[in-house]
Amino acid sequence: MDEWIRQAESWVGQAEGWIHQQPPEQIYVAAAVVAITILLLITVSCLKSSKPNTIVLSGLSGGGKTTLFYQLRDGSAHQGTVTSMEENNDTFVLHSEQERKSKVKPVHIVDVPGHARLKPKLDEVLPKAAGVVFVVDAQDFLSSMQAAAEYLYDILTKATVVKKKVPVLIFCNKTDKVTAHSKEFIKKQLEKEINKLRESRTAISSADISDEVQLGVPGESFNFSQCLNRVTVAEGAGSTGNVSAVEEFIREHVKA
Ligand SMILES: Nc1nc2c(ncn2[C@@H]2O[C@H](COP(=O)(O)OP(=O)(O)O)[C@@H](O)[C@H]2O)c(=O)[nH]1
Ligand SMILES: [Mg+2]
Repeated sequence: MDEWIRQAESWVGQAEGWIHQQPPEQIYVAAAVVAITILLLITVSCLKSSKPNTIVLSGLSGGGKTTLFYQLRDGSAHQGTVTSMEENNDTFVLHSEQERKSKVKPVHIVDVPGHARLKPKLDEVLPKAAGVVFVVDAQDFLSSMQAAAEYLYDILTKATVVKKKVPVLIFCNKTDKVTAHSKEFIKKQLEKEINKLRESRTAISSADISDEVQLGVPGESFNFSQCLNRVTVAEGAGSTGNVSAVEEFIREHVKA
């Protein structure tokens, strides 16, 4: 034991001698390099943790946003809840991931009520969004198609959504019903409706154009693949717990 200590002391002595032999500039440079490296590491870890973890549930009233919110959080639909005007806003570990042993990052989910007069709320949450789930009622689709397309058009032309390339998942809900339309049909119809909207809105005198960003490719009929941000379509049913497409979307954009 004593021998080891003596050996260690002699190494320390050697090292000290070596440091004294070096020109002081080199010592300063070495110290500066260490300091800069530490600063860089701190900055990188700060940037990482400030990545958005907010997922916005949007769509017309009655589409199933609130049901989906409860299903993601509690794994149950809370049958009997009435269509709410209030927003649900909570940060939690997805119910489907609560059993996992490894640590998972909680997700902040905001359910923005579909009522027209509450839409300014959307402008408030969109800049912080890591992704947007646009819930569509696949069963009662035809009667609400135009309104749904208008709402989606508003989201897809928001400057914050386009610039930050916020991904959008069009979730065709209520597919537990046999009369529900398929996601392919819904996608095609929404593209057609948005194409019409685009034409009619560009026809309005340029002075009162309110769209922040032009959508699609001029001269070509609109489809979602023309969007700079990724727009995908999936189907499921909030009330029966068939929400895996939404969970996958969340995990893809909010890293665990
Ligand atoms: N059949 C069926 N009904 C659903 C589904 N999801 C929601 N609903 C019903 O649709 C209605 C509106 O749902 P809600 O979550 O309040 O919609 P919100 O207005 O978008 O928040 C409620 O009566 C729900 O029970 C679903 O996946 N399948
Ligand atoms: Mg609701």
